[in-house]
Amino acid sequence: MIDKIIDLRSDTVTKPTDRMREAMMNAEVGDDCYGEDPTIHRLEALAAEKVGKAAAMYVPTGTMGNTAALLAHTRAGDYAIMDAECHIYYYEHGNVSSLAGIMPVVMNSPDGVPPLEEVEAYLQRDPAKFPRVSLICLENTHNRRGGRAIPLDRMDAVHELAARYGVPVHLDGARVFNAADALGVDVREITGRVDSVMFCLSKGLCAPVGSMVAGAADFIQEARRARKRLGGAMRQSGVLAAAGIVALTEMSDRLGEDRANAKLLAKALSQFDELGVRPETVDTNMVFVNTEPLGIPAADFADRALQHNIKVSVYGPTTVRMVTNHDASREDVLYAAETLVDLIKTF
Ligand code: TLP
Repeated sequence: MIDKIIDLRSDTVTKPTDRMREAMMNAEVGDDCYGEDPTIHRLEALAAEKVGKAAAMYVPTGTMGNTAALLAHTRAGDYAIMDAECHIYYYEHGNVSSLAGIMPVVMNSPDGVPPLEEVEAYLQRDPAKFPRVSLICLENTHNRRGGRAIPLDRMDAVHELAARYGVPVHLDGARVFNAADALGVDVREITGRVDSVMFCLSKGLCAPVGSMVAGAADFIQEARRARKRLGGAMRQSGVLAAAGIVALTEMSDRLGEDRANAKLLAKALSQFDELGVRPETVDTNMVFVNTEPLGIPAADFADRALQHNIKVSVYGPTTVRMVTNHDASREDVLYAAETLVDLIKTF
């Protein structure tokens, strides 16, 4: 058995790289609440430029970034349209309602893009009589829909419809660089199709902390006020931002390795037809396994995998998620694939 743990629970489990630790140690800092942290300024300018937006803001987490964006785009009592499986609705503890005062209108579609006819029906409602639809949220890559990359034409369709009604689109782009890698485009092709984007430095890009919100200058100004309301303004946070700069400049180009490793894992597991692993639907770094046909809950599968030093995440009663990442090499993933195949044969 391998003498270390191979952690495939998420791409958030990675440790900062040596280059990040060095940059953090040497970071020039100041009080960011006075606007005096030069490293924060550099990161925010770089992030805005990377995703082709006028401005960007650093936040500690993706959840806070999404909530700040919701607060900046909407007023309490408004509707925001989103997919039923999106992170904002599914995992963010009701921030959309409790902090932003928004009523989420959740819609269902297999690829996670709210169906256009249903969206338009809401947009056509008379705002004098009904709650105003003030935002549409998308997620790319879409976590709970298999880590799939939403194609540009699907994003176009939503953006075009929303623009016709003057409604902004916010992208939860926690893994937008994985989406860009999967679609083979510059990330701006994706972010150019939305009004605002949140993306994480701490997912596939290995930074220890931090996410960015990017959009128009007046939107970011509002988002900064929202960040204060959420208690998320920081002081000498340049020590953290320094790692974010390394994440953005050095780490996004390697995401193809994680995609290739996920494919490899999916191919190995696809020999068990009933588990529902289809390599052709693995667009990025996530592989989902249905443990129901094995007659065991996902938690038992995870326990058995851990006995072989492989950590997987329990994503539902009978759903296991594995996410390839920087700290799991091709060799590690090969070991995991072979070991899990042997394990599955024992059920
Ligand atoms: N996702 C985490 C868990 O919360 C599920 C993970 O391991 O995948 N948007 C998306 C699409 C996300 O997947 C996540 C985190 C977030 C937002 C929130 O980011 P953080 O954890 O930084 O608040």
